[in-house]
Amino acid sequence: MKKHVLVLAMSAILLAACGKKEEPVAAPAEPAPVAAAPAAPAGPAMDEEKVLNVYNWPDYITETLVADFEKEYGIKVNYDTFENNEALHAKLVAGNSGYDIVIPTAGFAKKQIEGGLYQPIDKSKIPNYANLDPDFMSKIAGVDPENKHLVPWAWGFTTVGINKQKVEKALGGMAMPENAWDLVFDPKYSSKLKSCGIAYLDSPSEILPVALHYVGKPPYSENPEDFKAAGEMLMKVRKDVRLFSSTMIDDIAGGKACAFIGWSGDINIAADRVKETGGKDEIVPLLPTGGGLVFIDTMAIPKDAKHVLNAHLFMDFYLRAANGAAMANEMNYPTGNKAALADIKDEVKNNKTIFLGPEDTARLIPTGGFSNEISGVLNDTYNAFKRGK
Ligand code: N2P
Repeated sequence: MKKHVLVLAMSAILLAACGKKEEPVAAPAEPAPVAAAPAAPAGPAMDEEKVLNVYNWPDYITETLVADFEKEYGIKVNYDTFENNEALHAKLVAGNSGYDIVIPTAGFAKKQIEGGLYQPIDKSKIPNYANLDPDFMSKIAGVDPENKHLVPWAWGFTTVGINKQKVEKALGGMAMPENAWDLVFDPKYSSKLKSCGIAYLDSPSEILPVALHYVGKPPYSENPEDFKAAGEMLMKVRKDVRLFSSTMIDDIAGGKACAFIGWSGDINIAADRVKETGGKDEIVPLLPTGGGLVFIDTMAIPKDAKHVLNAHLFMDFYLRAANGAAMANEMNYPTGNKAALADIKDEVKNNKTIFLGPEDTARLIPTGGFSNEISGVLNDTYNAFKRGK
């Protein structure tokens, strides 16, 4: 508000000055008092209340990003996390979530955009939007026409990971399957791996697409019969699944699970952690011949957000090349920020389980989403599976 007033005042001064130039009369004897007014401080637009409420996935932000933003702009960030898209969705549908930025997966956000749960972003307030890769943005445009609502956060894929030594031991001489999904979906393997621990992400809209794909159905099927088939398959391995969690880095690194459905970056973080602490076991994200599930997570501003200018400022800050590079270097998740590429470490850039090669990319299950109608069936199938009945 204040800034607007200043800008208007400055324009008035400029106009007045221009007007004077064209007048043939002599300059007034006394200088106009406005001439002494101090210049408006240049700075980005912010809300009067210096607060920003962010709702993100767990383990999905670099260590100093929030503190750096707070320090630079004097805006206090309240940062909460959610376990899956369903939890975020429930908050948004209930309304008055209090959040100014949330991080939905693009495919899931489609119905939220259609349902008017997000407000359009103002790209003129995000100069660093220019850092984004146009090809990447065209992918998101498939669910968010003209990229009106979603600004990329990071991307990766949901896949199977293993603790190599523990899995080999538990399989007791049995060869590894060609399709890594067999480890967690086929009782022949899961019954053996049960002893060292199988973990699943607690994320219905990620477990069901991979399960549907595994039983030969479209991963984003809208047919309840397909869900029945996937549910039956899942039920057969239910007794072998030790834990459901969206924060499994410590469980993997600490040896509580030896085979898991996890997120590419998290599995790599766990692998790094074991190496750093001198552990003997190797944690490996597998690139299943049966495909991984790609996800593109994005920032969006809920329709009833209270700190919209601060939200734009945070988006712009996040899109700085250095912050994009840190997301890949520290968290093992690439970002869609083209300008960041030059600062990404070679060991990260060359890690084919972070930046996939063309063959593995071609095998990925592309991003997609479910309608509101089928989401009920999806949730029922998932909950029945989790309960084991
Ligand atoms: C990383 C969270 C990844 C979110 N811990 C996948 N949509």
